[in-house]
Amino acid sequence: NGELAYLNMCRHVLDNGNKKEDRTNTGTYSVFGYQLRFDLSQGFPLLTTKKVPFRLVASELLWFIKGDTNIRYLLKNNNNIWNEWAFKNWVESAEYTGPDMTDFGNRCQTDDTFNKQYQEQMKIFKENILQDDAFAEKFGDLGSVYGKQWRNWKTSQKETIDQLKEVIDSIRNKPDSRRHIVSAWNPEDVPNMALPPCHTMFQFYVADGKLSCQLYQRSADIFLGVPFNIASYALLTHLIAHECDLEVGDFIHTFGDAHIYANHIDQVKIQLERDGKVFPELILNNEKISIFDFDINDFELKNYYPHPTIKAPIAV
Ligand code: UFP
Repeated sequence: NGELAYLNMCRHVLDNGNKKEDRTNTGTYSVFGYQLRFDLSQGFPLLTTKKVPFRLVASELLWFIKGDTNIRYLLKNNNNIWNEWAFKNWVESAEYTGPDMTDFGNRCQTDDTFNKQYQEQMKIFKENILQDDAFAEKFGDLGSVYGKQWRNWKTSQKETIDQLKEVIDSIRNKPDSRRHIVSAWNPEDVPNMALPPCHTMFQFYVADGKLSCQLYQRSADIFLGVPFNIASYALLTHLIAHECDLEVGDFIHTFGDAHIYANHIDQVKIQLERDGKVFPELILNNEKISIFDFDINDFELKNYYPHPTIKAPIAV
């Protein structure tokens, strides 16, 4: 099954990875260039050797698809995965008057007293984002993240390009085209971004009435990020195939720097001892057609029986 390909990748990187320092000072084992292929007609590739939170994958993807860049939508969906990035802007602003939060990502992993202060400040921050419109507008917006580049790419002529809408139109009208591309990598914006896009660009391909998608991911945290990323692009492929009246083909995941963080090795070894089960089945609400009309209740995942979650610290 497709999960084996992922587990083999983990094994390959543990056995052959270069020991490499990284931006987060955690240390990694890393290879350059790798590829996974999932036949989406054989089940939805949500890993079963540990539990992957589909609800978070789906609400984040819907947020991108809406072109939304404000974490308020995510918080309303009880999704906290982008909080740290917005919080960073807030605590570094002149308006923040609470305790010093410099380097909060690393400090809250090593200092319990600090961690309590951080949790408290984060709680206040989230409440403000949810309740105060002006505050949310100012500090909830992450700027040039995926939603903006996919739906509102700024041109030199001060116009915007809706790459997602255009790619769907081109899949429908010129299925054989070799130009079905969406790029999140905007060289003009990259120097000002806290997290330059990891999913650099993706391309679609139509053959045999099936839609395939290939993603180029420049940098990949194999244990924490990749299982999430696979599910996200598999879901996107399903949605676009659904709208374009196509069956699903392959999702091809191509990697640049694919790494396992030094503090994830024990967790990866636990996962490698587990046997994968059959992938679940994704059911989309057939009453909806356009991907822009879907919401979180329009997805159903059937027969997902994963092994338990494996916790690991995230590098920030
Ligand atoms: N990362 C992922 N997938 C994501 C995401 C981040 O694997 O969707 F947003 C990881 C890759 C890397 C880190 O470990 O986050 C980004 O750091 P850098 O910009 O230094 O590559």
